[in-house]
Amino acid sequence: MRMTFRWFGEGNDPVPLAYIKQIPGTEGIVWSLHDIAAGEEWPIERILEVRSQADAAGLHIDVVESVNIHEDIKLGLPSRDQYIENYKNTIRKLGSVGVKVICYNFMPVFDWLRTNLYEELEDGSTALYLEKAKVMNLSPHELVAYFQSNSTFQLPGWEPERLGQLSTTLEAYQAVDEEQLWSNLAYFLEAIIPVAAESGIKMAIHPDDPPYPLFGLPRIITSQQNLRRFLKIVDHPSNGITLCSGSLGANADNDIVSMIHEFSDRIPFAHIRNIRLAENGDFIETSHRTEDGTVNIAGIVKAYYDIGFTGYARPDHGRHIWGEQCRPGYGLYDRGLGIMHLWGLWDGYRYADKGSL
Ligand code: DNO
Repeated sequence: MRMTFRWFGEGNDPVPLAYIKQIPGTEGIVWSLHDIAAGEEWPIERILEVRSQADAAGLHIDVVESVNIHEDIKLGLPSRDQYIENYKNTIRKLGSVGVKVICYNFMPVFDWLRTNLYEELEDGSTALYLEKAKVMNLSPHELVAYFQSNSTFQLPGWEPERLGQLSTTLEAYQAVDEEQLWSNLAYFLEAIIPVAAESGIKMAIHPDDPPYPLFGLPRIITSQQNLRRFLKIVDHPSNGITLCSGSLGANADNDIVSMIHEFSDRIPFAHIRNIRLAENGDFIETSHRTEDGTVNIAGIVKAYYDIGFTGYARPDHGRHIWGEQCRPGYGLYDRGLGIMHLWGLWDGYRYADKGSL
């Protein structure tokens, strides 16, 4: 397991690279060029700039999260070919500077979704929270109105000034059902996976978060069965998964340990975090400890240990603790604790194996 830490870039992330370097066993940043719009080709100078910042801090840039996919690719519009060309060029450039994994998602319109970014836990810390009924009962139009009137209901990737376009985009998806989305995904993969393979890069799709359809939009990267189908579309090591325990864990039927064993050679990147899922589907993100949530983190780390996992991992999200002012879900403190918990489990299994306990 090679430990990494997500960093949003100079001026965009309050966590200094030097602090990331001080988290034991942490070797690289997980990064992106967050200001480049989906569909645009990434400029090499900007890529090199991040590489030199990371180099100076003694961290690598092997994992990019994400190179986002233009909506026209997901919708299967004729304009997708140009966006796919741009995507291929970005893959080539990232390969040329030594990037090994690109994480991305194929969720229509929305990335991860929560109804409160600062829900309070029993200990007074706060964390990301989804109240399921609130989102399941909204029509697309109510959703737009809700966003316009409620600043705690967050839409990643949709700045308030772009909300006006949301209705049009939602409208365009009326023509895209699950099978159509699978076919648009296949078209994209068949075009880009050969380029990733030539560039020494493994593409790693992120599961849908939460892993079920919302607002009448299809979501397909949701379950073991669907991940199996995904991997067969292009059966090549460069077509892989970002196995995210928190996203998949929002459906109690998902057996993540079983997925790790089944897809062992196709997981270049692991997101490991816990959530506490209620029977009605609401969930709150918790500390990484198994006891604090409903995701079997100890079993998951054991499964990675047992398959001899050599891919990259990150603690994914954390709570907001000790008064830290940080990006929602992305503080230093709780993610640092998360890393230590993951290493604690890993080392426990390792030392027990060596018989040196
Ligand atoms: C949330 C992240 C996701 C992820 C994208 C990948 O914190 O795990 O936003 O980066 O879905 O494209």
